[in-house]
Amino acid sequence: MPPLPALSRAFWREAPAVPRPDFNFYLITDRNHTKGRDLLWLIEEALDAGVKAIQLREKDLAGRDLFLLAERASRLCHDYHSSLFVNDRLDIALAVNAAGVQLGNASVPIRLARQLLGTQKMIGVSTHSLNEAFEAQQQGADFVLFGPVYFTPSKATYGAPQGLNKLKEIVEKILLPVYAIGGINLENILNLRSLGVSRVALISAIMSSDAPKKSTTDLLRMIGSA
Ligand code: TZP
Repeated sequence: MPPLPALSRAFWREAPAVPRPDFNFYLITDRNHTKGRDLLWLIEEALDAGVKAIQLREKDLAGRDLFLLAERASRLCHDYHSSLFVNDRLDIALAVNAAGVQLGNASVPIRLARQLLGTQKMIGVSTHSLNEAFEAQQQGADFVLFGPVYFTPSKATYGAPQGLNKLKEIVEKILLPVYAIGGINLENILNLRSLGVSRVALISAIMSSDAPKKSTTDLLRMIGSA
């Protein structure tokens, strides 16, 4: 495939109609953090509170079970006019007509994903450094996640949190929408707002909340999405 042209800010304003990440709050699922509650119930609580984008990230599910779950999640998202993304599995994203996929370090290359998905599906890429975010931008991602910003038990193995300064640098230097991720909760989400960061992704602040709908409402309001 020939190299993609360099992206300019004008490109993002004027490019023809392709789907864009028009959400600033990205809920990521994890059945292992729901305190035993049904994942689809939790997803619906969050959708009902106003979440517009959900990533199904159930890495331990085999293809068939993931597909069956994704089908039901897709129907729910459709009912609430929200977008579903599937972590890593392009095949399942296509099968349930999801809005796109979320790729990580171990996923297929972004360019291959683009060839397979076309331009009407979005590709989000998880990144942990400016270089990775820049690379994702060059390869044709639609948006990136950057983190872990704060300490989060689920990512302790990835080393120290990246912190707010690195996040700020990436938000300033990357043209794509950047979503902060890692340890974001009701206590610290306003720090991100103060830094000028208005896009967040999170798991446990909703998945493990004792009052998921209320937590979602509060988080959305605090990040300026409600
Ligand atoms: N990528 C970077 S940190 C993280 C992922 C998937 C985990 C985020 O989970 P939480 O519970 O919002 O800290």
